[in-house]
Amino acid sequence: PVDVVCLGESMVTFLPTRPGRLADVPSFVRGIGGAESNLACALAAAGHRVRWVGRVGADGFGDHLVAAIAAYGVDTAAVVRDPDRPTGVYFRTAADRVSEGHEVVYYRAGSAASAMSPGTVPPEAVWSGRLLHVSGITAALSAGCLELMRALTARRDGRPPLSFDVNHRPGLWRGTDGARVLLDLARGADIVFVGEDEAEEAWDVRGGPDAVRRALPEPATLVVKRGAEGAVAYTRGAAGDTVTHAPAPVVDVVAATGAGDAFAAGFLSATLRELPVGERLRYGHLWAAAALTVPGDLAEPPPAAHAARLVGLDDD
Ligand code: KDG
Repeated sequence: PVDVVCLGESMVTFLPTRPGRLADVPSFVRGIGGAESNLACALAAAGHRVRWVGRVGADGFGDHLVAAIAAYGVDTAAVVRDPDRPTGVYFRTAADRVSEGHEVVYYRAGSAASAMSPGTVPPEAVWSGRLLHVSGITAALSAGCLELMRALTARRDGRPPLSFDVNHRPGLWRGTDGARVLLDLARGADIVFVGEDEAEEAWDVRGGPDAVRRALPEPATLVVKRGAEGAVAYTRGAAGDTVTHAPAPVVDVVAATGAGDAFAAGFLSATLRELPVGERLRYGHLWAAAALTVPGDLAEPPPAAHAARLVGLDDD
């Protein structure tokens, strides 16, 4: 039995060895990225049973990704190797995603993962966990991937709950109204993660987390992330929404990439353990802090006992 299935494209990531424009960086260090496998790795490192469903090329980068993700303890048996299409790769600058000088260059058009579709991804692999986690990135990869995302977020009577991280990546949505697509997909999920800045950028929602909830009332759980300001969760009950706020810890940010994935992983980990909503948010912040303070896209979350102490669950 699997706790969480994560579906999405993973890529070999090239991290710059120094700050500055990509044009000026002379060398890069290999890492791994991909929002959904970042989340899978974080959950597996914390002891959850996790399966990653994806597609990579039958090439060296594909070998490395599968081995590196499996080394975190993630079940990669459902990963398909595509003999004809390459594994995606991407390069980025060291600077924060929201900063002016941030550059991300993807080499993933026509990648193995972009060949995912309802016909190439078996439903039994996808729905084999207590929870399925996907993100809006997949919807931008190809028409087949979008179709797959539409199928996964459509009515799902009897299926496990669906967790969806909006992950608006404007650079991937050339010409298509990605923002609109992401809102439609988010409406079909049970747990949704979105940044307040992301909601403003994509959907022009201004007025704080409550305005985001008004724009997205359908998910039973909506988490609005506010960066250093903390996060707010809206959880629907019989008497309407409960609104829970949690401040973020103060950290020295090294690189923000991957922090959202770690936040979602921490929140889902605490959800699987049926902790109260406030603790779910605190685990989210704590795991995000681990990712914020490393240069790569993913970090190991703190050991369980240490984490429990940090969020105040363990009083001795
Ligand atoms: O959230 C981090 C991801 O953005 C990164 O690992 C790469 O999946 C990725 C993407 O498509 O940007």
